[in-house]
Amino acid sequence: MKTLSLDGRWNLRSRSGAWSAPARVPGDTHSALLAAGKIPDPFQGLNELAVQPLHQEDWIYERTFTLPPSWLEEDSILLEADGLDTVARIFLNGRPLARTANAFLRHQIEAKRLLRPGKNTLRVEIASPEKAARAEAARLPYPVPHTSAPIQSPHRNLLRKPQCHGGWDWGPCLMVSGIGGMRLRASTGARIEGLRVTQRHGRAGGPVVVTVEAEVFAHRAHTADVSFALGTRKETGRAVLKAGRNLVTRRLRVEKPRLWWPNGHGAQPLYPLVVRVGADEARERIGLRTLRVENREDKNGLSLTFVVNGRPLFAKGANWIPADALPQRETRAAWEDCLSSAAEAHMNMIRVWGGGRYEDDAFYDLCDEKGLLVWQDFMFSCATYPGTPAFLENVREEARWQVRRLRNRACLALWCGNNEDLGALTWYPESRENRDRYLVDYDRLNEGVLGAAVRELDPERLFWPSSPCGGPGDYSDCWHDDTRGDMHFWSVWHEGKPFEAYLDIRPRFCSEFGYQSFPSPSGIAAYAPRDQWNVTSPVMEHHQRNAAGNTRITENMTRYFRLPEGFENFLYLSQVQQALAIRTAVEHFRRLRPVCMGALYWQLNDLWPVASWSSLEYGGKWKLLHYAAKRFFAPVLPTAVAAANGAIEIWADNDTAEALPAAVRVRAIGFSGKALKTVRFRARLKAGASARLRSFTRAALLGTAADEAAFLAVEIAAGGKTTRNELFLAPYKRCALEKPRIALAVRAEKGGFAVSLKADKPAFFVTLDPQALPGHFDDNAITLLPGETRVLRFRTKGAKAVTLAAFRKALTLRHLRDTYA
Ligand code: BMA
Repeated sequence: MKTLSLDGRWNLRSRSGAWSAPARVPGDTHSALLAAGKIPDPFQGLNELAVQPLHQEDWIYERTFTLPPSWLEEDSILLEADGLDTVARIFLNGRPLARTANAFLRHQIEAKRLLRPGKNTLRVEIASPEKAARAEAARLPYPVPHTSAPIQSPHRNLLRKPQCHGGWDWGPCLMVSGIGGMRLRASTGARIEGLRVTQRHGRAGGPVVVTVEAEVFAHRAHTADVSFALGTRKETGRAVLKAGRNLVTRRLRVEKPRLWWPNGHGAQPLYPLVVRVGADEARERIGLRTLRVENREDKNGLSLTFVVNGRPLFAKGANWIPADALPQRETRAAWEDCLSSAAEAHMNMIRVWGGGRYEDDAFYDLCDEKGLLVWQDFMFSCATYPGTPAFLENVREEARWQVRRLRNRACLALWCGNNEDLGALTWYPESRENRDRYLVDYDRLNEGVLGAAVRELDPERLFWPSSPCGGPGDYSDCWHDDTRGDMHFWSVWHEGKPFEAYLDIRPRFCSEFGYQSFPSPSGIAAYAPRDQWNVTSPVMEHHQRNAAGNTRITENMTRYFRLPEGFENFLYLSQVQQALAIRTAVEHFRRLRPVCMGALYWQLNDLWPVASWSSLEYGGKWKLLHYAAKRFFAPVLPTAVAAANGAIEIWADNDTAEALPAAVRVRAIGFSGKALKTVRFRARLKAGASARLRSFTRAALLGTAADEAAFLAVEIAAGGKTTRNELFLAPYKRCALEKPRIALAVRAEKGGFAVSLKADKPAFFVTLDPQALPGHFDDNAITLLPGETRVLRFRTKGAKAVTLAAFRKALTLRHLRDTYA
């Protein structure tokens, strides 16, 4: 197989003649115009509004390339296109070659008949996405409604492109067009079209038998040399191929397998798999592991538990949206940065959410390497979709391609039909009035196309119909049902309930729950000039896409905190508050184990700078929630909770596979720093289990002190590590926090800086922020108690060296008591 890349430099113009620029593939229209200085950066200020007229343009991408004459001696030359976004016609040397209408499909088009030796011209005409969507809508027999965003493109649900391009409640409306990658692939004899790998595991530690099926397309009947190698195991021989499709199968036995584990549970060995058929070769990397999803009726409802190598797993993680609203800015480095941050925060699962894109191979490579299981949605979200034969056929090809592409991945844990489309059936007047009609369309797509593709092509993985969903065959709107399958819990946030409402539910698996915050000052500086530094200024409101967003944030500040003074304290407190909300939920969900077996918060990342539910700012900077996540997802988590009967309970969740002897210390501490009471005891933490270790009356810990006069610190020493957690018994606003003096010393060390902190009074959410300097601390937003020195280590990232002086100059320190007079 020979490959000729058609990536690189192309020319771009609009059919109207209004726009032209050099363009890149992989890349998009808006990025090309931005790089040529023809449009302003749509991420800054209100610029997004200025680029909306681009969405009405038809685009023409053009380039020439040279084909070595010998290529034409090959049996076949395919033109292969990825991420061709969306409704396009391809012309080769001026002659029509193909029409496409799906950005999620690898288009493979036999092109030999139109190719010439030497110079060739390739032209891709892409219809205006907005016009194409309107034209689709006009063809439909009845409306197919979708959720709206403040700035949006209508009928985006009728195009097979990332749904969030049309605007979302955290994203801009940038209806880009573009090409994700293009190449010519020539083959003679036969080509490998795909691999399917299945594993048979016997007793623990015993051999694993790996069956590899190569899907081979032969241009004519012949016999080919074949070889299959997995790690050091290799099978060679010959295969008789008939013209057309063939399956060539070999079995490879790994005597002493090294198993692949999710992050935090073991290593991630990946065995290289190399398959050769004639002159063609296919490569993948295989992690040896078993994975099943337990989905059983039990006394609490219907479970949803991932079991890896026989070990039930508490899924800890977050939801993933595309890394950038401008596809051309998507890089492996950006994915690696965010996914490393996820793994560092002890996550073991990422949900690739249905309103974005099926990510590139490199993304899943990283998940394989880091032990991040992937809950993979099909790309449908918050909308109804057509049930027309043409739409279903288009999706059928997409689903079959994506399942075949990803099914051998160790990281891939489950296929899910969509995001919230079951719920969406009751969101629109049309679908409410005629649910039958929309439900039939829903299911033709869901079970009829997506489920069918998984069952045929990847039968060992579970097809989960929708997120959230009460299980296969359950078409109810189960939004507020915490007993069955997965749940999205949005009552804290969208319904304005207090954080304590998290404690009222007992989800089996919470795949979404979120709380917003603002970016840090340096994140805001990237899009809002100083005269806009007020959360209700036009630019700040433009970068807040949830209509109720600022109200919710402020409302909860009044509920829990004294109102902060000044813009920067407001930003900081919004992040403290977000961390507190999600921590409340996750600690509770972990205490519920094994009833609850998963917590994926909404959302890990941002695709432009904005107020949102993310724990990583656009660009990857850690918000305080991400530091909190590193603590609340830690393998051993102590928590204290005030029970309904007034008792104070001490809990621990041990997420490791070992039972651990533990030493526990519980202290009630006054705000001057004086310990009112100290209790010590020993406990044994069962492996993979959560347990209530002790229950105390308030008086036993606080004596006669009021709830407002003290807080609790719980420490657990187990497995060679001491972990601390705190509980306030009254809202922060009612507590008379004293003003601490904090001493800070900074020194340079290998790879970054160490900052040591000491306080004379308890200090809460003590946060260091080195502004725009890239990198993050090992811990942050900490509680600092008098008598202790805490050293927070900052690791710089990127190639640019940062001097100690620059670090010192950039560093700011903030804590809760400092946000008000
Ligand atoms: C969820 C998601 C997204 C949305 C988020 C915040 O339900 O699936 O569609 O962005 O809520 O509103």
